Amino acid sequence: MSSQIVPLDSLTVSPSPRRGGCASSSCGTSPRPADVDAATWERIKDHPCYSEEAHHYFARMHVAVAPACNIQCNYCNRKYDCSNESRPGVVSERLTPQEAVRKVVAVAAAVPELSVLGIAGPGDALHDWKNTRATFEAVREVIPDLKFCLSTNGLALPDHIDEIAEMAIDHVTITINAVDPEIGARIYPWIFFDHKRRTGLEAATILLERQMLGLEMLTARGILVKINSVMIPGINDHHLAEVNKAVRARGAFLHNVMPLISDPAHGTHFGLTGQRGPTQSELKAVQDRLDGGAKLMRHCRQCRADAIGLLGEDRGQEFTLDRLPEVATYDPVARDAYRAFVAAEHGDRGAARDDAMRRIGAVADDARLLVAVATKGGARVNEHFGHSREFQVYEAGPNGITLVGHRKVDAYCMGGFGEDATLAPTIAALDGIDTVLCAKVGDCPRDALLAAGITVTDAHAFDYIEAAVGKIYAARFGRAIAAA
Ligand code: CLF
Ligand code: SF4
Repeated sequence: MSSQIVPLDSLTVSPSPRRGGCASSSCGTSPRPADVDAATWERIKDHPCYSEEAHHYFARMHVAVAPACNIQCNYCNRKYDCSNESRPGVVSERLTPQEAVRKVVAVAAAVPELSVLGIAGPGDALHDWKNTRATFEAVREVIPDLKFCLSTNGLALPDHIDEIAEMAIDHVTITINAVDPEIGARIYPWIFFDHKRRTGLEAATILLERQMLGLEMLTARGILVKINSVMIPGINDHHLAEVNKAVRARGAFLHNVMPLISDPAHGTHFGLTGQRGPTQSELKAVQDRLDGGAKLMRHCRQCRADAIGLLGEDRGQEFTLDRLPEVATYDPVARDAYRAFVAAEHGDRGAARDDAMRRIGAVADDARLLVAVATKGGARVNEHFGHSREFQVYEAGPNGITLVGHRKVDAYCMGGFGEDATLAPTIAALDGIDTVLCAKVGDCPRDALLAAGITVTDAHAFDYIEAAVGKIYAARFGRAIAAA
């Protein structure tokens, strides 16, 4: 195999001792990626979206306090009454800032993993700035150590930079789907700007200029900015490399390319006109082409605007207003204890990861392998096949082990029984996967997947994910060395 290590992005685990820039194997105990400095790591190490490492351990919650929006995207139709859909812009209940604070305190008391409060709509957090600001200010009074994060289309961004900085909102996401107004005009039919509704090329030109200006102003203040781009086949898929280049040049910290979710039932323009979203392999191909530009986020789950929990789960229905205690008290003890547990885990996991890298490094092959993992957090193989609603997908190869995405499925096991009808769609969703790792699997799904060419094993139950993937890779390509 090639001995040259090419960093894929900050989220890649490499077979070389890149982490922390030290050649000692003990450096594996540091989860900090080599291309992230220590000060930045302190700011992202418990943000599940800004750090792939953190997403195994830490949770975010969104409060839906910002229903209004100042633009129209062709992929958006905001609904407030559907709890079965998981996509941005959809929420079950809107909240006032006072209700939001009650909810945040209740969630912080019950979910020690909570580290970030985000406002991501269901409209635009900055267009509804009064509510956004009131919510953040009130939460800060009660829970001072919660990170604040907001997501915006960018139109109103340049007007709020000073306040964002003053309020210590350290993470801002801007959705930028194009840097060419001709392409933008195919995505945004209108904007409302400077007291007027504007359409067509004029609308796209204004919006794109304001997005770039806002990005430059934020990065000049040292605020960490993530760019979300919705990949729309035939409209902006070929253009995303240009977007990546433009946002990188302006200091964006991360670039998250997400697939268009399009269905006539959603009532969006794209859904109703038959615009399709990309396939998994089309999305991965674009993401792979962007590696080497602005760092990529590959673990986004396209959350609802009222999502709660680790990124792969949504506990929103446990915390609807009618279920909240009238008076919730915030007690930081459990959250502090959880952070101490995560810090201790990093040591064990680093050693296991180093061992996995040695196993991969000993394989004289350039082969790549896609492994799907059933996990409920903690960076371990710890979910039953039948309970899994998503599989995290890791690519193992000469450059290391990288999380490259996830596949959503319907849980096979309903009420204690296997549901054979879900197996065919699950097998289809696992297209291209070589091996599935899970904590337990029955004979029936194991045989069905094997017949489709996919191996399922629970032999690595409760191992760290990278350790298990390393063993699978080494065993498959047959040149494993004994662990040093
Ligand atoms: Fe929420 Fe967004 Fe902040 Fe994260 S989500 S406002 S940055 S705390 Fe995260 Fe959800 Fe993807 Fe967003 S997984 S949709 S990237
Ligand atoms: Fe919908 Fe967000 Fe677009 Fe506004 S900016 S139309 S809320 S997707």
